[in-house]
Amino acid sequence: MKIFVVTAFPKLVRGPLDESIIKRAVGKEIVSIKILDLRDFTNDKHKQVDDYPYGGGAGMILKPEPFFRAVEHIKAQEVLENPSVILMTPQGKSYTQDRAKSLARESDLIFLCGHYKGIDERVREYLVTEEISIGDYVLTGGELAAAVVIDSVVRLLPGAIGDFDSARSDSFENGLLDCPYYTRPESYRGMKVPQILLSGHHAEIEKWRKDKSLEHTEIRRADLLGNIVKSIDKT
Ligand code: 6GU
Repeated sequence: MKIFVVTAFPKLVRGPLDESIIKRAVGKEIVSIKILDLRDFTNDKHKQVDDYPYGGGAGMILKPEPFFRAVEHIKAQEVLENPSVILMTPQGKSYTQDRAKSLARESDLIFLCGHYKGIDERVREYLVTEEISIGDYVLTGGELAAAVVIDSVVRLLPGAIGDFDSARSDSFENGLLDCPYYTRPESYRGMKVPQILLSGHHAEIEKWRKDKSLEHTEIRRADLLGNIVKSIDKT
């Protein structure tokens, strides 16, 4: 997979993706992540990426030309299969694990990061194929949100996580939250690991984990159980 991120703040995107599993996936050439600086696609000597809004009002608007030129540059340099051009914005569709799974099946992704008050509407209208939000709150820009989406997609790519079973039991994978886990020591300040996990009875441990997963979901995210009932009704 080839991922491109177009942003006025490259360091904000690079930092989170330059650690741990994502860094390793890039090292193993499972994915390439190129971060393009919007300022490199300006054509004035001040490298101006934003300007005042027509009609007046507070805040600056990101100019259209650098986004169009950056996406044209990417498409001219690389052989891409009709890549999605994703605008990161709080006005986008709410991001979910299901969307992460479908993005992980695409071959190339281009992310555009909004900033300040917003982005010239022509970018949204003529360049963007979809808009994603990571939740109902406002960030100063789309950079951290793009890093969140990229992290969640790359970890699903074959080979990115050593232990495939580990990803399969993730929260949300089967519509439920994951069960609790323990590691050594067996007793810590009087707090004990549940006996069943030490028993070696694999079938019973599996049942305990399923029960706990349901119980956790009921207590913390009863709304997810509604989705499961809906998906069972459909089948
Ligand atoms: Cl994608 N961008 C911004 N600026 N704020 C957000 C967001 C994105 N998702 C949630 N809040």
